[in-house]
Amino acid sequence: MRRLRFLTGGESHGPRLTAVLEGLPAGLELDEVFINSWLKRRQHGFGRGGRQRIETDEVVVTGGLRNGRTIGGPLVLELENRDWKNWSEIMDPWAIDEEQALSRAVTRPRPGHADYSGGASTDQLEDMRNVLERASARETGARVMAGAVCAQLLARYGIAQRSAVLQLGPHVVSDGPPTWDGLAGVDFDSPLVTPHPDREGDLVEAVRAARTDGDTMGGVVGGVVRGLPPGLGSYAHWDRKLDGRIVQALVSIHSVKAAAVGAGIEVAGCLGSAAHDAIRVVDGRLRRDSNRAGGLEGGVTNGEDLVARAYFKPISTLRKGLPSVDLTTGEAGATAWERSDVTAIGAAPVIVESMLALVLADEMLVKLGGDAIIDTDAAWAALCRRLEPWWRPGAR
Ligand code: EPS
Repeated sequence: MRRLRFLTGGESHGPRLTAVLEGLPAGLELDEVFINSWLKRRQHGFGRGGRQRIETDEVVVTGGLRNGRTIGGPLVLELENRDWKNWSEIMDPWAIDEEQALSRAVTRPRPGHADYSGGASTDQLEDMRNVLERASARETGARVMAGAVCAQLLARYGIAQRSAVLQLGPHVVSDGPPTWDGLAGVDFDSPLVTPHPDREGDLVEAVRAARTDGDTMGGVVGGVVRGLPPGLGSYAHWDRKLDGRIVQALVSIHSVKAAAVGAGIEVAGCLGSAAHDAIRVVDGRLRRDSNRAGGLEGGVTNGEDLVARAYFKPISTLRKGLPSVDLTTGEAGATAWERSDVTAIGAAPVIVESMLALVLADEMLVKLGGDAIIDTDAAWAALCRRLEPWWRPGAR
């Protein structure tokens, strides 16, 4: 992040999760109902585990906001872990019940999770709970609170998002890069949040079958952002190229092992004549026949929809276990299981939107600046004037 600073803190079974977002202009109006609607989306999805029945995620703002507007200080967003009451003796920050903690110690690392790699890194291999507590995907709750704030900044300038599950395991619902219109049919309350809720019956059956087998599933999630002005990002510096920042942000989501911009995967196999997006003038504005570039050329937005996909591996906590080794004895043994999601893919669209919003709000503020929102608004109006006649906000 260059203009915004964003940090999360807290463990999965600790008292609460915290997100700190610093660098927003003062005077920005925020809507609590909207943030909570995103948190609700994150708890959703067919195939989630028992944890979501315990939790009711709702934002508590403890800094940086007064009367619904930012006031210049860091925005501090908190989320209660209701499950904390079941873990307080094991997870207490000052003094734990050693006997109970030993009975819940994690000594057989799960293949695919951070247990071994994180334990090796921090010298916590004797009980990898210290690692998994922080590595858990519950941390995405903090990201979603901050992402929902950033989405409200983007909305102020007419920038909107859509997202959906495009694939569950081997079941492809929507092939290739997503489009704005192609995501119009998404229903956030449908079991698997695909663009075709009427076709989700087979997916629900696939999740049921995986659950019966004690197995897990991943998938592909697509996001489209409409309304971005051309010129966000940089063609000049590797660490400021916006395609690089987007992919980093998406791969930082738990379970994501790959990410793509536009038709990045498909065009690798095409000739150049079939890989790019012809430029034309339509109604006095620059338009494209296609959007294979996914709204980014040379690491900079080009005014078309920004299109990205994130590829989620199956969750690494399996009820049937995976081969591992007990690091206290050196003996082979299957990984332990208490509870887990069969798939969390239904929660992934709002997490993808959150990461896109965080990066794009940062880029907008790099471009526009402003310690007060009226200054940011004035810079936006000036930028829109400068980009005429080839681009106009909101006109498609
Ligand atoms: C999650 C909470 C966790 C897991 C899941 C996501 O709860 P618990 O560990 O208490 O069951 O359900 O975490 C993971 C997938 C993971 O790999 O750690 C949540 O709130 O999203």
